[in-house]
Amino acid sequence: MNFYVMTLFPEMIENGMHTSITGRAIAKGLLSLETVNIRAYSETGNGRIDDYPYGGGAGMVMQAEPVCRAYEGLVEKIGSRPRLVYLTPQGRVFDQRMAEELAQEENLIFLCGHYEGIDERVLEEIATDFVSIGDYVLTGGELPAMVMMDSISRMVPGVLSNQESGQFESFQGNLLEYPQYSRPAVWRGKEVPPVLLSGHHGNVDRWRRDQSILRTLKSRPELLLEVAFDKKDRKFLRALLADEGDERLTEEQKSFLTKLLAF
Ligand code: 6GU
Repeated sequence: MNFYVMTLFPEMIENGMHTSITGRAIAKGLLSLETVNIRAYSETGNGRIDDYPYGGGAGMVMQAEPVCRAYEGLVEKIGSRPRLVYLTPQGRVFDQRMAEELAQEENLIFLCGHYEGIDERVLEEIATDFVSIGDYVLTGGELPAMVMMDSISRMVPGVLSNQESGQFESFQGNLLEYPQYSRPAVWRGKEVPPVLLSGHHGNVDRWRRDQSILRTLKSRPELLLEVAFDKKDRKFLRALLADEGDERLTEEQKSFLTKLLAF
């Protein structure tokens, strides 16, 4: 996977991506990263790449020409026109499925905007994908580009070690990950759930599945609508609803569960 990033802050991208697992993958040659400083393509030669917005309003707009020249320089070097992702809060919201799809590409270009954005005309010419990473506003596209590259990278074969691949389960089957514990067995008076010390793998697996379901119910209930529950899952859900364990559900959670169990 070859990542190309067009940005006004290449050092931010380089520093972030050369750290930890993505840094190791670049060193191994599994990923490559090339940043393009849009400022180097300033038309006036003085480094200026922004101007006032037509129609008035706050802030500055990145001009079309420097962005377009940076892009043309890049495609010439690559020898093809890869997908170009423009990072914008107006885009489609990034998710695991989009990460999986983009991980199939050989080359990807990310375009990071700043200020009030980029002149629409160049976006119409070069952007193939408009992507947001969630419903909040950031100062620029660099962190979103790094978020996307991080999640795409972990799907590139060899990037994660076998041990690290285990973490892939975190979002499997639409359930959130169960809680984890390590030594000591008692920390500041708090015990590890006894089943985890029992050595009974079947019971451990069952407990973890139940905890995953419970966590998903508590923080992301809408994900449960897509989960295929088996008999034992349903038994757990009915016990929850009947207040048979230590868990207390809110009325809202109970009413959600009642509807879920009716399917
Ligand atoms: Cl992609 N860019 C900016 N500036 N803010 C965001 C975003 C992107 N995604 C969420 N907030």
